[in-house]
Amino acid sequence: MKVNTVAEQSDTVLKPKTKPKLERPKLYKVILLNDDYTPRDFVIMVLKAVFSMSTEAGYRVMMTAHKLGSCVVVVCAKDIAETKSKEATDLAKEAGFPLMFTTEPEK
Ligand code: TYC
Repeated sequence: MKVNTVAEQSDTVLKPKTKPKLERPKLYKVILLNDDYTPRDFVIMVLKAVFSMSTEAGYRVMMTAHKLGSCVVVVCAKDIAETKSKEATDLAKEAGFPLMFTTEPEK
């Protein structure tokens, strides 16, 4: 049986320990826009149905958009933000209201 000598083992290649850098996925804001026609209660209903908000949270978000023109509803991954924004806007469209939700990248 052949026994390796120290000299024969010495050409082992040691890999440098490099940490693979995983990029954090970019986050997106879903933004509720004010308009003059959609009833307040309908806005709250959509926020509850699509974004699982309580009546109180929905009321606060709706009133913020009503007074300031817009309000951030949620911050999440791009695909979820776009899906929820479309779902919410489509619910309003089906009901004949101009209520709009948009998305934009955070920072
Ligand atoms: N401004 C609307 C009204 O007075 C209510 C409303 C609030 C509509 C917030 C949209 O994002 C909105 N009936």
